[in-house]
Amino acid sequence: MKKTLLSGVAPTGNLTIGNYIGALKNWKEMQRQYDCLFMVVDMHAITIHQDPSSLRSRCLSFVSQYLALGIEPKESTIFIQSHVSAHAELAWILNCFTYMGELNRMTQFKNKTKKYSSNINAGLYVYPVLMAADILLYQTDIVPIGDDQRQHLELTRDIAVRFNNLYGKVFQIPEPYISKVGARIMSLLDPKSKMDKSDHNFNNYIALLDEPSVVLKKIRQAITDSGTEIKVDKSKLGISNLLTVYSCLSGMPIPKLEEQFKGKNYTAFKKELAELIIEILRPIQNKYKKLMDNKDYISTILKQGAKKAGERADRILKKVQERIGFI
Ligand code: ATP
Ligand code: LTN
Repeated sequence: MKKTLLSGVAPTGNLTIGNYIGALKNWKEMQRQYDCLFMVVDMHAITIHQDPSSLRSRCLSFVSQYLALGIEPKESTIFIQSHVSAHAELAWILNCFTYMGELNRMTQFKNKTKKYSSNINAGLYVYPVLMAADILLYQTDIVPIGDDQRQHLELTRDIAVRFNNLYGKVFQIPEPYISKVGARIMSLLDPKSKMDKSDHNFNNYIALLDEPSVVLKKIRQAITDSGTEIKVDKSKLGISNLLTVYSCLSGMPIPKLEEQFKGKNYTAFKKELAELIIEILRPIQNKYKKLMDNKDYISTILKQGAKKAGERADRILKKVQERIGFI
């Protein structure tokens, strides 16, 4: 029996090389080894105000990008979170087993309330509980995520353990899978902050769908530090970040790259990095364009995914409902 792997991305902004390196690349690499479920988490997306028609097209676009990246519908279950109603139902129950003190400590909530100060809604506050429901509904063993989601996964584990202690073992306790290198790719113009797919300044990130000329321009503009050495160094955040991107995309360890670029200048390094990114993105973009021309195929995959996921999720939800005394 294969172990179960589950992960998801919210359909906001544009998928970036940060999402790719931190999460999506691992999905592809792990999908043969695990029984995988991959979601587009539209219910999480609406914790920030979304324009309905953009949300619709982004959901389709993200699914097509998953497929273009090599997620195989024959091997993995691909679905939209809101198509499986058990997510909302379990989230409500888990809300009643989560303390406000725990939610108050969530750094993503604190950051988002600063960024979206005019819309601090209750959904944003209980966002991590919905994420816990996503994970616990499928007896998930492993959750590939970037570093920023580590705290949410710890909360998921705490909620699961608490519930199991009260009602007997219902939930599998999930483990995070966070890469050692590349779990936190930084913004191109502000390498102190995380590269964020909803960043209003497009120049802070490379989107998976960026044209080659745009990639070249954004990498050329990326902040590099004073000095000339191409080397990872705590005081040189910009070049360290670009080297990390290079290493994750090429599979070459950072010390090897430092050796390879010894004596070369930032301009030469950036040119090679941009070319590497363009070459990686080219086949993904070609496949994406073909998929977007075949919306019927995408909706068939989503229907099948929702059915498969829904049946699995309902089994666990029923067990939870029975244990807590719902008749
Ligand atoms: P948003 O601000 O729209 O929520 P985001 O860029 O933080 O966007 P998420 O949907 O929160 O993206 O993240 C999707 C997955 O990508 C998560 O597993 C997350 O940890 C990972 N991830 C996001 N940004 C990065 C990054 N800069 N480096 C590495 N991994 C990342
Ligand atoms: N909160 C996550 C997205 C997400 C997720 C999940 C990731 C929602 N549900 C379940 C892994 C497993 C984020 O990346 N912002």
